[in-house]
Formats: sequence, C-alpha cells, structure tokens
Amino acid sequence: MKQSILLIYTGGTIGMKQDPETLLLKPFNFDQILEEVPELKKFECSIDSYSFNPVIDSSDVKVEFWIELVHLIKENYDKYDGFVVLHGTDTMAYSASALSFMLENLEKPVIFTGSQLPIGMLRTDGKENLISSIELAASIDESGRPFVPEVCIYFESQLYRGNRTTKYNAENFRSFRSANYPVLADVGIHIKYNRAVISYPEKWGKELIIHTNLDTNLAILKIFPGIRREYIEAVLSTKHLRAVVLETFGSGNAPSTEWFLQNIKKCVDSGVIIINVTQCLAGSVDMNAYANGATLKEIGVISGYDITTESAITKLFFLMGKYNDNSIIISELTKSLRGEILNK
Ligand code: ASN
Repeated sequence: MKQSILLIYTGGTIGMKQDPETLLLKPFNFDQILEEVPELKKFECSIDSYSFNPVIDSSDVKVEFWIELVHLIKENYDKYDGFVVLHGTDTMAYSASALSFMLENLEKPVIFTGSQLPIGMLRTDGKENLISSIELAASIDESGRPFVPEVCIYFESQLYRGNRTTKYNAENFRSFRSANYPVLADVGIHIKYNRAVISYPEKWGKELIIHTNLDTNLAILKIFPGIRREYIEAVLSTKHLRAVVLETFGSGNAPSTEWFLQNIKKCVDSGVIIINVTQCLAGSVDMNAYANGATLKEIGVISGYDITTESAITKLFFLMGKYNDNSIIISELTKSLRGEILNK
C-alpha cells in the first residue's frame, strides 16, 4: 500500500518572499511553495498538505502554536504514515523539543525541516530539505515499520533527534547541531539509518497520547563573570516562578560568592526547581567534578546532565503542566523521557 504523508506548513524562510517595497522577507502563501517544487508530484507516496493560518516567522512561535500542531497531528494520526512540518529555523529546536514531550507513544515520524534561503531562490537549500524529509517520513523497513518513529529535525543531509538539537549557525546551510547525540540518519547517495541510536517502541500499537497542558512559569538565568546581585535577585523573585534553568559554566560550575549561593538556596527552599544546564554546546553537567558545582548540588540544584537549554525549558513546561508535586517533577527531570538526556 502507498505511504501517505501530511505536509504541514507553518511558515519560516522556506516559504518566504521578498516584499518588493521593504525588501524584507515575509511568509507567503503555501500554494506557491508547491508551485516551486513540482518534484513533489514524482513521489510514490501520497502527499496532502495543511497550512497554518496565519503562517509565521518562527520567532513568533508560542505555546498555543505547539498545542495547535499537536492537535493537528493527533486528529490526522490514523490517516497518515508520517508528518513533515515546514517550520522556521529560529525556534525549530524549541518546537521539536516541545513536541517530543507533548506526543507520548509516538510511533510515526514527525520531521521538522525548513531552510536558510527561500524555496523560490535559485540556490535554495529548501528543496533538498523538503524532498529528503518526505522521503525519510515515508520510509519503512522490511517489517513495514517506519525507520524513524521520532520527532526529528532534518537539515542539510542530516537527520537529528529533535530534542537534542540547537540552532548554532545563523548563515550556514548546516544550521543545526546535535552535539551530544549521534545523527539518526545520514543522507547522501544512500540514506544511512543509524538504527542503533534511533528509539523504537518497546511494544508497538499503543495509542498516541497528547499533552497540551504546559506551564510556562519558568526563567532562564545565564550567569557570567561580573553578574550583579540585583539582576539575580530580580530574576529569582519573578512572580509565580516554578522553575529556573540555571545556565552554568563548563561542567556545571557557578560562582562560590556567598550572596549568589544564598539567593539560589533561598529560591530552592521556597519550592522553585532549579536545573543546572551547561552553557557549553557539548558535554554534560557533572556536579561532582568541582567544589563550585558540588556546592550547587548540596543546596538542592538538580543536574540537567547533557540536556540542551531548548529541551530543559520544554521538558519543564510539560512536567509542570502535568504534575503539581515537585518531587515527581524532579524525579522525571533526572530520567530520559524521550531520549533527551543520556540514559540514566
Ligand atoms: N526567521 C526565520 C524563521 O525562523 C529564519 C529561517 O527560517 N531560516 O522563521
């Protein structure tokens, strides 16, 4: 039987055109994208499309957008074998991370892609990204199961686990990196699936569960040499705060200054969850390596291990929306729920 794919267009550079007056790039009508890629007609699989209205620059992504996307996938889940989401690159790593938590028991590919140059431009990277994403979403193995039943990002010949990615280059066609996890597939003359690192359900046939209750009462505190006490106190006294992503140095280190530690401790003691995420692109937090990291652990800061900031934020949105009890949230944070941290 023919595979069927739902192509979901949300906006982003891939579908933008230059406004003749301002010369600025703006999202454009979806029908024109299909006109630009007549190759889509050559696919053996059937491709239906759905366009968000309005389409957006992904820097306008909000939680409501993820909820709409998740509902759309749920409503169409039985009808299609895979989903390709055309999305702006700016927040694609956040959206892919969020969806990985919001979709539980996922057994079909959900592949985010986009481009750095609009699809109508001669040198666009959008065509290859789109065509390969459809191919990846429609591919099945010998037993008729999808090769990659995960939320992924496909960009510039590499398929990544979505919640392991970060946009690290604003200009290059290879804009994403998954520094702490291997690529799921390499796309060259052949598509080489790295099956040992792709996550498969233990038991197939479970119902897709969607989680749409997200709690965004969270702050990021990125420390830097010279950080001022007033600044830290202002962030930590944010109204309704339930969690803080503390972006630390190296393997999870922060200043040993007394007022800094006192503020962090006061915040933890008041019931706010603080998760330690490294500012480094690669590697893991290890709060047993240095005295400065060990002090954070002693006062109740939780290790984020090798999680990305994008994943830490969206995992917390999801967990805080699901649970009121902090001890459950903390226990879930230290576990790999969707392959977002190294298996503990
Ligand atoms: N600003 C664009 C967006 O994220 C950037 C892109 O797609 N390359 O929507």
